[in-house]
Amino acid sequence: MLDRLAELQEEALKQIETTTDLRALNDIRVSYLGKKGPITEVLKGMGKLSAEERPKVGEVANKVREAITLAIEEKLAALEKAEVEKRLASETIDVTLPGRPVRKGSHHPLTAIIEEIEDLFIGMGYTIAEGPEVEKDYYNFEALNLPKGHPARDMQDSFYITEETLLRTQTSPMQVRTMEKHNGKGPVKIICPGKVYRRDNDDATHSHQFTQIEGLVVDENIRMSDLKGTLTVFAQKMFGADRKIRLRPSFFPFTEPSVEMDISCKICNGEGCNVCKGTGWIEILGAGMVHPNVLEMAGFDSKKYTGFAFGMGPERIAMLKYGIEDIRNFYINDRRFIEQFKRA
Ligand code: FA5
Ligand code: MG
Repeated sequence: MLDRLAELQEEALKQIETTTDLRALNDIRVSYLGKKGPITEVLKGMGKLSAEERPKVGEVANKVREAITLAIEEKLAALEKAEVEKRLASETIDVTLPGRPVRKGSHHPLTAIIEEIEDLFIGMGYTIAEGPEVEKDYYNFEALNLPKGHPARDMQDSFYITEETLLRTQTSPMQVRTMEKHNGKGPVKIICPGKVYRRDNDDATHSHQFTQIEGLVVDENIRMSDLKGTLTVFAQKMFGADRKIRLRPSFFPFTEPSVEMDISCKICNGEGCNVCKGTGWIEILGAGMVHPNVLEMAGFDSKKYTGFAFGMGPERIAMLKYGIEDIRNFYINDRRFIEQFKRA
């Protein structure tokens, strides 16, 4: 029996010695040390041995097991090391290759222009308010002096969600929401940028979804001249002192009197092109003195307080400032367009 064990050890060690891959090594481990292996087989026969012989055989059997296990472990380590060395030898890194460029993102031109306008008004003491795009009919129309059935509602074809909710057609509902928060006490001085939605047909200057920036100032003794002064400062800072501006009488149900501000077209320099539809002017905002009904509905005493409001389209402003000919460029996400507006 002892001879048999010695024989098995020698045989196993020889096989381990000559193995060159990990899988074959594992097969050897299973065949010699496994439950059905020859060593287990030998140990099963121990019952026939005398009481003195038994512990001796047991001891030798354990030593054989240990020797084989150790040899396998050593071989395993050697094979793994050889593998790593082989890979290191075959794979090379060329540290002189240039790195792969990382594309840097940039602000969308619309975001940039909105932030520029925000900064301008913050500099004049305004704070920024934001409100919901899904709006109540009450805020979008009724509280702005546009009761149900009012013909001026047609000026802004709306996307209704239910009878009482719609995608806001303008940022003007934020006039009312802001005044409500002030509980009838001035001063109020905010601008509100945000997305608005209308069932307009898309063309060079119209989009069904666009952005607006609302402005609202309410206090004692606010006059039309304050509005005119504010808009003039804004236009000059935004477009340079040489661009022409005109205020045209207009109509909005929530302001009285109302005006629209146009700026001379930069693309054609006032001569007429497809951007200004041949007129030489581009409308960039609507404005006026807050209608007393609107002040009262929002909880302000219209005998004590007056105010002005304006609403502008940043797309149109960016188009003028940068000479962009089609509003749809803002929304089709062509990187060649967007990447021209990277800020330092
Ligand atoms: C209004 O929306 C009023 N709420 C503005 C206002 C506010 C008046 C406060 C008085 C007091 P209007 O519909 O004209 O007005 O739109 C305002 C601006 O949004 C326009 O001057 C234009 O710059 C822009 N605009 C309007 N419709 C579109 C459109 N479909 N696509 C892109 N810009 C648009
Ligand atoms: Mg208009």
